[in-house]
Amino acid sequence: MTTIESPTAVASGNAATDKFKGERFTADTSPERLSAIATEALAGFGALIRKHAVTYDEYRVLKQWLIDVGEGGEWPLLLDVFVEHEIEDVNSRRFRGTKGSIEGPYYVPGAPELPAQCTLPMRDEDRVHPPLVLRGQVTDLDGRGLDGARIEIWHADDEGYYSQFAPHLPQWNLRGTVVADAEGRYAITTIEPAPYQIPTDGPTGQFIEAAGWHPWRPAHLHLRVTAPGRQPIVTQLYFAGGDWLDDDVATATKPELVLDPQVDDAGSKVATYDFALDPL
Ligand code: MBD
Ligand code: FE
Repeated sequence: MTTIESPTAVASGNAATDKFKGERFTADTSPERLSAIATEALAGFGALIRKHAVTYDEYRVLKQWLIDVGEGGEWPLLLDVFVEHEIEDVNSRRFRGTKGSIEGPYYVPGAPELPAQCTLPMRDEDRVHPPLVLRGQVTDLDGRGLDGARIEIWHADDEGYYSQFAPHLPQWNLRGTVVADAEGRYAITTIEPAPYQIPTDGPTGQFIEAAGWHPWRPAHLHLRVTAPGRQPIVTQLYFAGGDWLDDDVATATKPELVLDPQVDDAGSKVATYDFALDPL
């Protein structure tokens, strides 16, 4: 595994911010609910300020840092690393199917469609790594294959970079929308990603370093699985024995989401994963 420090925290942060700003979101939050949540949030801040007797110097550094987070385009990164896992957890409790995980900042809708058996678009540099074949079936909660299933997949390369958030990569590198067959079966050939390091040269990375934490996520594949009449699922798959699996900076691993690929006769790593989708 080669890991090079990202020189592009600002570029990837601003790419993620621009992508998010390109959409417009609304929520049907009542004034009463908004007031209740905001009142408790402010009371929580007040309590910890008093508990730790936060100083004026610390307050000014916080203000400065929050401004830097915005100017560095790192709000999507910061929020998805430290907050999204709680949102995901509280909103997925009612589902019985495959566990979800956080989307993170690097999903891009509309990746080119690929057939049920496919290889993700990749560069010659990516092809030097041993192939990873992820195969399986998209089913209902009783294990019956679903017609019309699609598996959107996106992941980092062996250096930890995501296409469209690192300028040197082709647009759809290691991304695709895989159209499963009529029984929901699929087999995707790709490469195993490297662990992901939060850019160390941006405000999120500077904060992590200042606190003495580590900036790593375990190697992971991102997936969004859909089928007609079914609850879409956004999740991630990890690799047994991989670094940071038990200490993800984004707190987004779950034991049900760990692959254990086996090497086949041709030297490919092969892992099977079935996705069970809840009804709508
Ligand atoms: C990632 O690749 C990621 O998945 C998350 C959640 C945050 C930062 C980078
Ligand atoms: Fe990721």
